Amino acid sequence: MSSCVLPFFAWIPSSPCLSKINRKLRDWPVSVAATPAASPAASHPSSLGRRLFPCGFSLSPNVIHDYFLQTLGHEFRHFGDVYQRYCEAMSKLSLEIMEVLGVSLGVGKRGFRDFFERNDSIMRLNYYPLCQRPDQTLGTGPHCDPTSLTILHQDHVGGLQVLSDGKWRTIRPTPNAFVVNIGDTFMALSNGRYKSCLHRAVVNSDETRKSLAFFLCPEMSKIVRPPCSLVDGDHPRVYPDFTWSALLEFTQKHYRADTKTLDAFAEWLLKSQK
Ligand SMILES: O=C(O)CCC(=O)C(=O)O
Repeated sequence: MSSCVLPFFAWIPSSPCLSKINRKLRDWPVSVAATPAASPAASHPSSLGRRLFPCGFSLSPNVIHDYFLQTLGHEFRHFGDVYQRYCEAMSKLSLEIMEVLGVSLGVGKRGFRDFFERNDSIMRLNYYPLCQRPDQTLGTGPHCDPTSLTILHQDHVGGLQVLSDGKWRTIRPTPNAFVVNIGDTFMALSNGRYKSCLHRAVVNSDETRKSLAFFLCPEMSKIVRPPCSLVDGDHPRVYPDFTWSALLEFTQKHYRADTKTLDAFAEWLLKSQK
């Protein structure tokens, strides 16, 4: 199978000097990613205009809005506003989901929430054009998200599939509902209790499709390590300590995320530490 929509991944560093996006929005047939969470004060101790949002992450008030304005121009001001508000809402929601996950694993509401309170998350918009040969083409190839938690909004067209019991199963869009996926980083944080899931997106020849994916990620340099209560004789450590920045580098430069990403990453980490 070939890939119809290459996941163009515009990583927008969370620094005041935003990197240039490769193309104007009207030219993108693919996807754009932004990080709503600004870098921690530690890495930009003197940056002005930053404040801690009520939802917890450190964000300069209009970082995303300003990015769209600077990169794409005035005609995208409204788009930037909407994108900014969407990212803030997703960040807030993802922290609330972390509370539920913490309670489910007996580490309390604050256990994981505090860990992600400041975060370096990513937002991506996917656009899947019509495809003449959907039987031979994938919109997004099979992968597990290396991030922590994904909140996906798909439009009415549908195309998301999840591998379950060896079969690709369609996740039909439900109006007013999100799809929430566990990612590899949360699998590590939960010491393997929660599993990340393999998924892909298929295309079709009748209707274009759009989806919005918010990826909750830890702060770049924070050590990902499960709480002590999740590690014991029956549950030894499954993955070594790592930082999100190292896993991000691994999946961007060395490895296409699949079901074995964390195992391959652990080996790569060991080798690079020798
Ligand atoms: O568009 C979809 O349904 C899935 C998108 C996805 O897996 C991704 O952006 O990583």
